[in-house]
Amino acid sequence: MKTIFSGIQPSGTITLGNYIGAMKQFVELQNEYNCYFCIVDQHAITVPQDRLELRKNIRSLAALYLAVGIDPDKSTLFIQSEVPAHAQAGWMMQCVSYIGELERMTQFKDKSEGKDAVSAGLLTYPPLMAADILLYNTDLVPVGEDQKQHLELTRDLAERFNKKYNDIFTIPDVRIAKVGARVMSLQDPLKKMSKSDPNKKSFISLLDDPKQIEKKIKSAVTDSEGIVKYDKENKPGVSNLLSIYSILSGKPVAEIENVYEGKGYGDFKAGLAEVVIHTIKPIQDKYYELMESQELDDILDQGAEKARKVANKMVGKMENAIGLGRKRK
Ligand code: ATP
Ligand code: LTN
Repeated sequence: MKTIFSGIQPSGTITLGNYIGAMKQFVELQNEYNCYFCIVDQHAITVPQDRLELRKNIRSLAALYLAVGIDPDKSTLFIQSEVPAHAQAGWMMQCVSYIGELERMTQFKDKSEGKDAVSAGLLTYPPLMAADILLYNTDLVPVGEDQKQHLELTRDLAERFNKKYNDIFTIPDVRIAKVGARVMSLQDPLKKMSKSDPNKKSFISLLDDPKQIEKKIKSAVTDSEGIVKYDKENKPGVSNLLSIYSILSGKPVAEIENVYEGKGYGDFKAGLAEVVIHTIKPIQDKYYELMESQELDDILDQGAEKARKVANKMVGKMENAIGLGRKRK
């Protein structure tokens, strides 16, 4: 069985973008792969986080992974900071990274733009991500479109390490969903939907209630044409809503266009809100049940233990390859 690794930051509540671009894939893939799904809390602190919020988001993200259908009997679910090998390997990967290539990462440029204080961690975010992936002999990494550049760098770093020291890393492939890999902001359809966007109207979170969902979709930016038609270039707002509708309902875009032919955006948006609420409702029911249970902490404990075993072995191999410490048996 081939191995999959992917991570999500506990930097807010999962949005429809995270769900469609990443989580939905994870659920399907866990039947065919040996999967590791990680709550990358160490990545989240590359930008300022409130301590209590972070703690809350970590547990909440774990419950959401399970609520969408991650099965702890099939997949290993764990918290990054509970497996110290990630930080250890992250440091070693930093030492094979060049500052220039890190500065070229678009996520770094986007997140540091206009900020007075940018943490060094924001710059060295990608080598930690590379460590996450490489520790588990990962074959495939399912992510949204925005992470493609980080995956290319991960492959470069792995190859560089293999060449410089010893051939120990599997070179991972990226897997980007064919549709929905880039769900756009409801307020600015040229920007990706992001859970840490300060404008809460720009995203739908998996924990929004039906009223909020209706309101957010109603105020989604469209255009003045009034025609429900997919045209990404000229109608990015409507096209984004159509994509979300199509993925969540399983109906082709053309069929949805037909249903709303001659009707305005009001009807279309009401229909979309219904589809979103219908998708989210069972996830929320499961989520609230899990948040109350001890089961969640047991699953995370077991996940961390299993991950630690695998990851520690790779850290040992990396240290041996580099020459750190003393030779271990
Ligand atoms: P942040 O706002 O804190 O940067 P984020 O919403 O961008 O967070 P991440 O935790 O960085 O989310 O990403 C988790 C997964 O969701 C990744 O695989 C990422 O590619 C995917 N993803 C994030 N945003 C979108 C989006 N708008 N459309 C599709 N996939 C997305
Ligand atoms: N950088 C990713 C989160 C992430 C990740 C990973 C994804 C951290 N480590 C390893 C896949 C594999 C993001 O911002 N979405």
